[in-house]
Amino acid sequence: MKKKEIVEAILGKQRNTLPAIPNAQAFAPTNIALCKYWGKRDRELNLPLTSSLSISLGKKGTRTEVKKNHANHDEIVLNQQSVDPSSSFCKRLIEFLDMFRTDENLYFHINTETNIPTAAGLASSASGFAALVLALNKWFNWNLKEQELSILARLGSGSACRSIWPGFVEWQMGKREDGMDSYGVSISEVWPELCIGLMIVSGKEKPVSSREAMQRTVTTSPFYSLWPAKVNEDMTAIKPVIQTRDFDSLGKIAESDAMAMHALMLSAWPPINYACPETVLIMQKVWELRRDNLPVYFTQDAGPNLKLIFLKKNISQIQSAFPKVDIIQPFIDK
Ligand code: 2P0
Repeated sequence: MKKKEIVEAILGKQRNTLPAIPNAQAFAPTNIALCKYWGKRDRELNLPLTSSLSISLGKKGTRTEVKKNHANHDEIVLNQQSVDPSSSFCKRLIEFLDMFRTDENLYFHINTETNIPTAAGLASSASGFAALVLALNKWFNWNLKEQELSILARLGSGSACRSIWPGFVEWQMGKREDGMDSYGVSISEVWPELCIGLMIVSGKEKPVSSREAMQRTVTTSPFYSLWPAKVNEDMTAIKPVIQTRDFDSLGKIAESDAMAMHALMLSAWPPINYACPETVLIMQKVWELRRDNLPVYFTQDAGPNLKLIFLKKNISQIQSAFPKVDIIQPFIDK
C-alpha cells in the first residue's frame, strides 16, 4: 500500500515511538478554496491535477483530542456522540488511524468537536483530518515540519493539506509520483478587511460525496479537459490580486472559478447538481446587489451552501440583505 510507505518515509524511526503523555489536542480551521481542487491524478494519495488556493476560516473548524482507548477497538466521538463503527465516516477515520498504530494493541479514542455542519460542503473533512494530524503529532511527539503535517493530512482528505495554516494557503500540486512535493504553502499576506459570510441553506448530508463527484466529473464531463487551464489561469491571476488587495478582482476570480467547477459537474453523467432552489435565489440576490454597486461575490463547494465574499465596510448592507448570514473575519477572528 503506497500510503503506508509515505507515512514510513515521513515518520522514519519515530514511527515506533509510544505516546509519553496521556492525551493531546489540536485545532485546525476549515478552509474554502478560492481556486478549487477538482480532480485527482492519484486517488490513493489524493494527488491533484491542479494546484488550488484557499482561505482558512479563523475559529470555524475542528478541535480534536487523541488518547488511548482501553477497550479493544477504536472509539470515535463526534460532537459528544459516539459514532457508529459501521458508518463510512468511522471506517474512513479508522483506516487513516491504522497507518499510525504503533502496535496492534494500541487503540485510539478520538474526541472531535466541530462548529461547522459536517458533510454539507463546508470542508469539515479538511479541518477534521488536519486537526487529527496535528493532535497525533503532539501526542506521539513526532515534531514534524508543517510541510510534512500537510502531506499526512492530504492522505486523509486532499483539501485538509490546506487546513494546517490560517489565512491564505496555496496547495502546490507537485509532480512527483509519491506526492512528497504536493503540500500546502502558507501565503504570508494578511487582508484584515476581508469577510466571508456563510449562507447555510442545508446542513443535511449531501447526496453525492465530493470524492465521488470529483471522480465522476473527471471521467464523464466532456469539458473536464478545459479545467486545468482555467484553474491555472485563476491561480496566476489571484496571487497579485491578494498582494494588492484588489477586492473586485479577487471576488470575480473566486466566483468564476466556482461556477466553472459546478458547470463541469452539471455536464457529468449522471449529472451532479449541489444547488437547491434557495442556493439559486441567493446567487441571484448577489448579482442584483452587484448591479446596485455593492461589491459582493460568492463561492460554492460540494454542497448547497454559499460563502459570500465582501469587505468589512459593507457588513451592515450584507446583514440587511441576508439576515441569516454568519460572518467570519478570517484575519481577525482568532
Ligand atoms: C476544494 N472541494 O478545493 C474543493 C472544491 C470541494 C469543492 O476539496 O477526496 O474532501 O478527500 O481529496 O478534499 C472537497 O474534496 O476530497 C474539496 P478528497 P475533499 O475545497
